[in-house]
Amino acid sequence: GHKACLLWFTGLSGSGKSTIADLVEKQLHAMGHHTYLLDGDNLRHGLNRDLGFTDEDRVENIRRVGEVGSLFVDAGLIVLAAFISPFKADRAMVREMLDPGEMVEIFVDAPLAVCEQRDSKGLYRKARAGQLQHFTGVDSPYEPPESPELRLDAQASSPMALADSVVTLLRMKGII
Ligand code: GGZ
Repeated sequence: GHKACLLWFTGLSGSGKSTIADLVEKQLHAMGHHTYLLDGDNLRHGLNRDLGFTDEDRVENIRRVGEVGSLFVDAGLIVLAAFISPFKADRAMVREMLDPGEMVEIFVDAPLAVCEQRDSKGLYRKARAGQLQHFTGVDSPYEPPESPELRLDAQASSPMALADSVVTLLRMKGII
């Protein structure tokens, strides 16, 4: 058994959120926990395909993700959500949708310069060239969490080691 909860990964594009969330989900699954991963791939291509990257659209994106996540938490799952979620107020709004202790905010902390250096999808380059508007870190803000349940130093360790520290936190909190 486990305590149903929402593991909320926030961080810049290219910080490693999705990679780490994937690895955490695999570990939880291997331990027999029922999980569900929400990310841009399954949300922005379906439920949220009407939304872009203006401030207003990001607010609505995160609101819907929060509502869907909270439904899955009600269904008893460990939900992992990996979204930039750049605004502090929106992450707070998601927390309000849940019972106390159900939201575990995980800040995947990688400096902009590192994400931009990697630029695995070439999006930073496009944004710098003016071919992509409202890109987080370039011409759209990112508000780092001040007191997340966990801060991962994405520069210091491998995604696997960072995933391990998430699983350790879940054990410490009695969630698994
Ligand atoms: C930020 C963008 C943008 C803009 C497309 N700004 O690294 P990726 O490619 O695979 O992940 C990013 C993803 C961000 O979507 P989210 O739903 O997580 O954003 S938010 O929480 O702010 O609503 C990036 C891609 O979409 N992408 N255009 N302008 N990221």
